[in-house]
Amino acid sequence: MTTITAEIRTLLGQVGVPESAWTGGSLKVRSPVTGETIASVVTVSPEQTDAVIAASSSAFAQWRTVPAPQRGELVRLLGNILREYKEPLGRLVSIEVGKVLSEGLGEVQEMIDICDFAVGLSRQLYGLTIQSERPDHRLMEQWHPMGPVGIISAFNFPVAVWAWNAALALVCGDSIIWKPSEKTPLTALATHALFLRAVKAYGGVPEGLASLLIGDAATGRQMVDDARVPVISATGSTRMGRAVGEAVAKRFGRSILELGGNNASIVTPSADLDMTLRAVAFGAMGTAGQRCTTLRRLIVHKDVYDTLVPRLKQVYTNISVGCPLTSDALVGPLIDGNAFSAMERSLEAARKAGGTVHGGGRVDVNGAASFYARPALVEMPQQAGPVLEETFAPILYVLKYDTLEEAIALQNGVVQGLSSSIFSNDVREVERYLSAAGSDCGIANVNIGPSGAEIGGAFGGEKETGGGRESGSDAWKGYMRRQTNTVNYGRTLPLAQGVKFDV
Ligand code: UN1
Repeated sequence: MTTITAEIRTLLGQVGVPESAWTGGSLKVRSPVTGETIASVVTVSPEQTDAVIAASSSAFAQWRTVPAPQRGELVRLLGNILREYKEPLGRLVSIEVGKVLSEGLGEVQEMIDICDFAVGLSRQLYGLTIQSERPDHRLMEQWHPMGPVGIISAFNFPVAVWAWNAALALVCGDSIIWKPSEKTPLTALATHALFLRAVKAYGGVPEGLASLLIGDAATGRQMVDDARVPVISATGSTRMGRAVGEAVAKRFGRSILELGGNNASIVTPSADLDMTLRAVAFGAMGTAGQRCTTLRRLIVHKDVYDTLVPRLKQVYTNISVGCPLTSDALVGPLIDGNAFSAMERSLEAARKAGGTVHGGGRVDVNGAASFYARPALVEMPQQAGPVLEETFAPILYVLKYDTLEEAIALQNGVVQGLSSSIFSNDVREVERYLSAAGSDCGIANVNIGPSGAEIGGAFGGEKETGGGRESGSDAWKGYMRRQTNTVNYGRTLPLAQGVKFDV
């Protein structure tokens, strides 16, 4: 038994996942850290999926009547359990995704943060009172629970994205069904086990309030097609999101889509270059370039290009690529061999399009079955070819600009619209960038990179990123239905718009 497999056994045991769930099943799980197979997870059949959806509907019928602050109590307990088990769950994330430990732990912190947010929200969920044109009438709107919420999550944030959706949906009075990435079922099993601990501490909830569907794309498809699941929140590729969005729209369901990003930062002449350098390094190389918010395009003003880019090259040469569990490396492995091939293909396409590639290539850290890559910095003569696509790998394309209008046009000149940022100390430039004529993305930052958002803000993006919003602000409204109420407390029946209808 290798060290990782032994550790998996300990960690899953610690959080309370039964061994029968991760041994002897048909879904092989490999750790990108070494490439070894670490578990064989049991998957669900179509009949079981159907039963899970039915149970979720029944659980919803009860949960929606529990007062929201009491629903919040369950989420408060979940947040406490997550605090208690932050270390083992964070380590599991690092083992299953290959993130460096501080990022594995940071992901669990993001779960804790959204739980705290949702607890406060459980005493809010405000509606409005609106002035009625009719005497002795009250016009108002209130928010009601929607029903079971289907959550489809990706490998790169295997547990935080569940928490964004789960914490909000639960306080909103919805039941939840989770279809995690096939690449990361262990962290899903662990999270589910921790949820069950919270349920126990709470004193029990309706059976099927939160369930887990471990299966392939067909399992996800079955949930997406089922009209008993009124909300589908899906995170992943644009290709997946397009299929999900179409299927959900066909049955008039609601989808919350958080899809691909092709995020850019603009570096202006007034930028603080020391800070910019650090922000760019984290944005482009953090999580080995496998965040949907990863910085993929750097648009640099011609006057600072020759100062910034050589320094950046140095950072790329020096960055430590290594085992996320046993070293202080900042860049861990790519998720698998396909991810590495995609990176190679994009770099080749960039060369063909006239780009100059610095870095890239495979780094032997833990043998032939794992795929560690040296991050690549690519100077491009124009925004074309692979620069227009999202490659889930640490590739940063660098472009030169002259006027701010040109830089903004370059930034917005892609189909994705998730995150963006500007480095500038010029208030006119900053405000132009944040104005209606500036960044077209769901997230636009100043003097920080595009990644690493806090949960307090609404998270999501425009165009082919899908338009959904999760996490903070008023994203909770996506998990509830709005009801408009007109109440007549008078003794006559005046009609709106002065209509007369006397019988
Ligand atoms: C994702 O990559 O799907 O803003 C989510 C960030 C993280 C979440 C990323 N808080 O980078």
